[in-house]
Formats: sequence, C-alpha cells, structure tokens
Amino acid sequence: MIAQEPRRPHVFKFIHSSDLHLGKPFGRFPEDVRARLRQARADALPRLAALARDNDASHILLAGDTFDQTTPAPNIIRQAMNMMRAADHVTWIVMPGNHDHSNATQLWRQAMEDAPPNVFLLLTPEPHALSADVTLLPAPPNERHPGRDLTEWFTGAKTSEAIRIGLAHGSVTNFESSEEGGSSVIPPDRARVAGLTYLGLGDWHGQLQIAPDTWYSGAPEADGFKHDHTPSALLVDIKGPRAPAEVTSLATGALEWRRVSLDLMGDVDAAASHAAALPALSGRATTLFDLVVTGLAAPMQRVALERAIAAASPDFLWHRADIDGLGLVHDTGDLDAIDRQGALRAAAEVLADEAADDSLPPDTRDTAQAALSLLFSYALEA
Ligand SMILES: [Mn+2]
Repeated sequence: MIAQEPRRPHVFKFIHSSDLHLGKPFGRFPEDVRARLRQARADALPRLAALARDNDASHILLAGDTFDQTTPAPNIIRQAMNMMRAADHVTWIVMPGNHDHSNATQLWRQAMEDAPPNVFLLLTPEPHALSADVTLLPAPPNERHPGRDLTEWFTGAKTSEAIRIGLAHGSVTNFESSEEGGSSVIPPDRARVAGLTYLGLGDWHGQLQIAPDTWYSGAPEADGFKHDHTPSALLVDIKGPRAPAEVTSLATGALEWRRVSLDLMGDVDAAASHAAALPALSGRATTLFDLVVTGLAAPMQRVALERAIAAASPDFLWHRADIDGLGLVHDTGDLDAIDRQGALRAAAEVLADEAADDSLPPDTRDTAQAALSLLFSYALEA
C-alpha cells in the first residue's frame, strides 16, 4: 500500500482568454482613435498577467486569435513576446486561432524566435504537460476555415490519469452566430465525451458558457458594439480530476463601447432626454459612444438636440450620433420662431409641407427637412 499524498488545496489554477487580435487596424476610425484601440489590445497582456498574479494563477491560456492577421508587423509579435517575458510569474500558452492559424509560417517562425522560456506556442494537436498531473489538449486551426471538428482527437487521446484540459477555437455546433460566419463544428458536449475537466474556447468575442465545463472566455477588450457584456477573462480553478472546475469572470476591458438608442416622443425636451442618455462624465474619455436617435421632435427640439450632441461630443474617445431616423413634427406656432410673415415664413411653410408630404419621394422630403432645420437654427441664433 502506498500512502496517498495529502490533497493540495488547488490542483491547478489558470486564466483563460482569447481573441486579443493584436495589431487589429480598426480602419473605420480616425488615426488617433485607431492607435488608442490598438494600444488597449496590447495592454490586455499585462492586465491578464496582473490578474494571474492577484489570483494565484500559474498559467494563462490563450485560445486563438492572439494576432489579428497571419502577417502582423514584426513589432507586434516582438512586443507581445517581450510583454510575456516580463510577466515571468506565469507560463503563457499561445494557441493559433483562425486569424493567426498554424500555417502562418512567417508569424510563427518569428514568434518562436522571439518567445521567452515562459511561453509555449502550441502549433500542433498533441498533448502538452502543464504540470505533473495536468495535460492540455490543443486543437489549433491550420487554416482560416478548417471546416471540420479539430477537437475530435481529444476523445481518444491517451493521457494516463492526468487532469485533461482542452483548448479550441471555432464555433460550436448549432451555435449560429459564429464570429466569422464559418461552419459550426465543435460539439457542445466535447468536454464530457472526451473526459475533459475544462474546455476553453476562442472565436466568439463575448463571454459565453456552452456547457457546465465549456466556456468561451470572450475577448479581453471589445472591438465593436455587438456584445452587450463587460469584456472579461475567466479564472479557472481545478481542484481535482473529478471536481467540477470553478469558473470566475474577471473584468479586463479598458475601453467601453456603448451604443444607445434614444427614441423621442414628439412633445419631450430633446436636450434633456439626450443628457439622460449620456454615459457618466468620468468614463467618457475611454468610451466609444454611438448614439442612434429615432422618433419625432419639433424643429426647435431638433436644433436643441443637435447642439447638445455637438457640445458633448469632445468628451468622448469617439462619438457618432445618427439622427437621420428622427422625424419632424411641427405646428404653425413652431414656424413663428422663424418669422410671423414675409419671405422666410413663406419658405418655411413650403418646406414644412414638403417634409410632411408622404406623396413626395423620400429624398425630396429629407432635403426639405434639412433646409427647414437650417432655417430654425438660423432663427435660434438671431
Ligand atoms: Mn477572433
């Protein structure tokens, strides 16, 4: 009889993240905003390292798309590796995704040259020992759209009696909203079938639990307005081969992407409604704020709204307001603000009639409304 070792309180504790998309160009934004967005993604690495330190996690597992492209600029790769080298209290596991798949030879050749001893690049589907009793099974994509289940080999993989953790990148069967619109291939019960204590997934940029032991970590920094969720990583605490993994979400995002819909009724104070819809002042410099205004407003209210939007805009890292969907309501009292009589009043009446005339083509009505708004804004200044 061999006496059993006393059970350690934490068998294995790690952080699961994915989809850092380092070097993402963010081409639709102005150059200063693009630089800030790229910097936030690069900063995700030291932020993850700090979370690992604070939570006693020994490893950080990146489930693909660490790099946005198969050919990132050399400084993107070098600086990522240097950042991981500096965070040498953790072991980094970097697995390719579909954006940075394993056949991106130039990328991974340089990464291997630059990688410090505490970084492991898992480019092939074979077991990797994370510790004496924990084995990682990686499923690195080897092309942009593999179109098949790369986790299939997990089930038959021989790993003695070690704790098995899986790492994969792609969408789950019947999980329709693939981030890439690609084919859905990972079975949602792969962890159970393959005897994994935990399966960490990448590809979906929001955080999502697929099964008791299967999670998408989501990206540590948002890259759009799509996911209505605080970007975060997952702290995974495994206390034994048969104990369920304890999973905790840890916020990681430095920048906030907020899309707000403001639907105005015809008789409200538009500027006050706008003020109520604004994020708190203290967070605006790190917020991308996309405002979409619909509904109806009287002409003076519309002008007041446009001014409120223009006044708040410089508070934000980036701001866009779309008020094309805001319709016009007016009565003769509104037109009095332009003039009670004379040529301007006559022009305003014609424009108001045209803007409200459903029989006219939309272009004509939009032009009339824009001209009428101009008249009102001049009237307000006079
Ligand atoms: Mn991705």
